[in-house]
Formats: sequence, structure tokens, C-alpha cells
Amino acid sequence: MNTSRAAPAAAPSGTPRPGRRRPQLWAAASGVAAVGCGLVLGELAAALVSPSVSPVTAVGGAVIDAVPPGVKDWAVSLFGTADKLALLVGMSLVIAAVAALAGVLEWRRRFAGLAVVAVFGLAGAAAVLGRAEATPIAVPVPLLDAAAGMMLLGWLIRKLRDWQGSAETEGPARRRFLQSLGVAGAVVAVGGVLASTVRGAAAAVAELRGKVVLPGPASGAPPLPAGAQLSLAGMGPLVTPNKDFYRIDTALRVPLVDPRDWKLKVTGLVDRDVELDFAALLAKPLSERYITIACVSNEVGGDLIGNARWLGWPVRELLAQAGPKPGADMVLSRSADGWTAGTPLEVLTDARDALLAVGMNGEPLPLEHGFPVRLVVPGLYGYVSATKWVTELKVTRFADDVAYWTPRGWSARGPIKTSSRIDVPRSGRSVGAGTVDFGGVAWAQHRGIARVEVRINRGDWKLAELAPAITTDTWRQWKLSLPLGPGQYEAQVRATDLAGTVQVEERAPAAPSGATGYHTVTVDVKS
Ligand SMILES: Nc1nc2c(c(=O)[nH]1)N[C@H]1C(S)=C(S)[C@@H](COP(=O)(O)O)O[C@H]1N2
Ligand SMILES: [Mo]
Repeated sequence: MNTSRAAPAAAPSGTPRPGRRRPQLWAAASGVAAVGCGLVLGELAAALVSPSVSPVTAVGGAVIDAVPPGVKDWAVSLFGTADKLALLVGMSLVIAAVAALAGVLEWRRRFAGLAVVAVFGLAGAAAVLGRAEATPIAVPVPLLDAAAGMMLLGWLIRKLRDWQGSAETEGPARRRFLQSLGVAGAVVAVGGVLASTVRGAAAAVAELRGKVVLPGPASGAPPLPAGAQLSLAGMGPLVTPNKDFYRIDTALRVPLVDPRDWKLKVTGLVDRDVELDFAALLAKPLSERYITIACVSNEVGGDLIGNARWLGWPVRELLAQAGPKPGADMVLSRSADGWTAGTPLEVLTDARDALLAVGMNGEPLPLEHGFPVRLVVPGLYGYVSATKWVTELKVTRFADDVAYWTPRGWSARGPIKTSSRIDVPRSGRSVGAGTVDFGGVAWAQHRGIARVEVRINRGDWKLAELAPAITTDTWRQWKLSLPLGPGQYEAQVRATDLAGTVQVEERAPAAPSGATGYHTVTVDVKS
């Protein structure tokens, strides 16, 4: 812009001289405001839902990974420790420039600018996808950013066209455009402040998490038995990496708990109240155990189940210190955000490894999985046992207290049902004729898996080969090779636990106490 032609300082700010509309400039401003809104909304959503992943930071990380080492060294020598800030500022300038260009293009030709924003969104999604630490939930965020940006850009440019097409330069069409632009600008400003506040709080807790030094276990996990992980293409990992671990909770915003402030209170029907802080917990003799946890909402064949190596203090030891009174039969655990689970007292005091967990696969709990402390209980669905961000254990009675999900149509008690899943071949997949390899997992936590069988087209059940179990508290992999000629087949699987219970055939929905039925896949065998 030629500054000598700008409005005199005395004129009301932002008012162009009469007769001068400067559409290209307003189009560029629209582009910046629209893309800014999309980014800020995405950052805000990500900051609330998945604090460890920021779309902008993911793209920044991808940029860092992509630039040649020489450039990196040069940037570090130029900016020193401010190199990250310089990258963010640089990225913001590039984004603003492209956004302004998108605005101008959209003004000149409908959809041209939207296309630029769409490409931007796709590049962002690709960058997030490429980040090792990114959870699946983070991948669509840049696409939603772009969609929001495109909608806004289309809307602003329409208003701009209305103004530019109207007879008067100073009329209501101009006011409407400027108002729309003002609203978009306000969203960017307010959203940006909110997002950076939430992000800052999450980053602070993430940093504290990074400083936690987990002690070694007093009682270590058993070594993984040889062959427990089957080497069949398409089989999932026996131990689920933290970033792929399913996540279920009611938290719209991940609770951010400072481990220095964390306290657990044991209250209710006990001889003495007990209070425990994080340092005291870490000083206890901890156990490390592989435990498979599952969600009651997991559909037959679903993936709301994962197996991790948890480090924690047995809950029974804590409860023994408090001394539950006779008549108590439930522990109502409460999280920092007020969510509750009701667990049978018996399950938390018997010999099983119900843990007050601080570690997951050798790391402090991820923020999304309950940092700093959560419960992990072998044999029960998560909604009645696996309280994340746990802060209170109230010893009580099922007759006196109800947990979060009970009045919402879910059973008060939630033992995990004996279940199995076919992972190989994937349903609907075609495979070559000859020997077809089937494989998957089966689970009946704390009872253990005794047998897995597969049947084709509802024929006779055939015994599958079971991989060695880690413990009865974990899932177990299975496989079976069957000779199949060309054609369409239906394969089904069922498990039997060590108590002799056979998986229930009758189909039932997840509510109120967990889905039942055989996982059924169709396989297309090609000649
Ligand atoms: N604070 C809190 N803890 C919670 C929940 C919740 O909503 N809030 N959901 C539970 C449910 S239903 C399940 S299945 C497990 C899931 O644990 P994960 O997200 O670590 O896989 O957490 C449990 N713990
Ligand atoms: Mo769940």
C-alpha cells in the first residue's frame, strides 16, 4: 500500500476516503481473519481435548524435521534459544501471507481462495499424521480448521462483494462487511488468548510430568513370554503404545493436575482417614503389572481395549491402612473433575493387582490417561474401576452411593465379559486361496483365557492356537490357519475362560453391562 495515499490521521480510524473502496486490501484482510479464526478454533479445540498435540506445533515440528541440518544450525546460531519462537513467528508470517493471498484470490475468482485454504488444511493434517506423538484425535483438527476457515472466507468475501456491488461507498453494505470482519477479528483475538491460556496451563503440567522420575518397581512385571506376540501380518501389538491407547472419559477439557498439589483422601466407612501425596506414593513399594483394560462401550469387534504395563501401589495396601468397617461393600472413587466410579470393595482388597497407578509403559501417565494418578483394576470395565486423575476413595455401600454412570442406564457392577476378536484378515478383505491365516485376541481379565475357537460358515468349531499368556489379567493372542478355496466366507470366533464360561453367542448391545455376541467377519478368498 502506498502510505502517502492513506487517510489523513484526523479521519476516523479505518475509514477509507470517500469513493475509495480498496477491495484487494479488504479481501486480503478477510483471508487473514478467516484463516486466523480456523486456526484459533482448532488450537482451542485441541488444547481442551488433547493437550499434548497442537496442530500448529505439529506443523512446526514437521518443518523442523524437513529443513536440512545446515539450515537448522544456522537458525539456532542466529536465534539461539529463541529459535522455537522465531519458528513460530516465521510460521505465523507465512500463514498470514498465504491467507492474505487466499483472500485476494477468492475476491478475484470464487473458490480460488477456498482451494488454497483447503490445500493448507491437507498439508496440516499430513504434518500431524507424520508426528510420532500425535494421537489419532489430532489428525482431523487441521481439516476442521480449514473447513471453518473456508466457510468464513466465503462468507466475508460475499459481504465484500455486496459492498463493492452496491451503489454507495459508505452505505449499509459497507457497514455489514466491516462488522463481519470485526467479528472475525474478535474471534481470533479472544480465541487466541483462550487457546494460549489453556495451552500454557497444559504445557506447565506437561513439563511437570516430564520431570517426574518414576522409581523402579519393588515387584517387577513378569517378562513377556517368548511367542506371546504372534508374528502374523496385521496382528496388533501385544502391548499397546501409549499414543495408540484408546481414550474414554467425560472430560471436555483434560483435567490438569499439578502433581505437587495432588492428594488422595481415603474417607467414609473406615477406621481412620488416610491422606497420601504424590511423593509419599512414589516412595511406596510399587508393583509393575501388565493389565488389559476395556471399555463397557466396546462393541463386538471394537477397539476400546488396550494392554499396558502399569506401575502402581496395590490399592489393597492403602485400604488396609484405612481399615474398612464391616458393612462396607463399595469404594466410590472420585476424580479431580468430579467423575465417580463404584468398585466392589472385595475386588480392591483381594489378592489381585488393583493398582493406584503412576506409570504406563515405563512413563508417567499421559495427561489424557490420568496424570498423575489413576486406578487400574484387572477384571472390571473402566467405568466401574479405572478412575483417572483420582483424588478420593470413599469406602461406602452400593445401597448408599451411586457412581456417575449408574443412573444413566449402566449396570452398577461391571465385570468384563469373556470376549474375542478377529484382527486378521480384516473384515471384507480379500485374500489368496490356499492356506488362510486367521488371528486375533481374546480376553477374560482375571479369569484367564482357556480356549479360542473359530468356525467358518457356521460349521464345526475349530480349536485355534493360543499364544502364551502374560498373566490371566491380560489379553491373549490366537491364530489358526485354514485351507480355503475361492469363495465368500463368514468367520466367527468365540473364547472360553479358565472358569469354563463360554463367550455368550446372543447379540446384546453395550448397555447396560457390555456387548455380547460373536465377532463375525467376511472373507473374500480369491483364486
Ligand atoms: N476421571 C475419569 N476417569 C475415567 C473415566 C471418566 O470419564 N473420567 N472414564 C472411564 C472409562 S469409561 C474408561 S473405559 C477408562 C478408559 O481409560 P483410558 O482413557 O486411559 O483408556 O477410564 C475410566 N476412567
Ligand atoms: Mo468405558
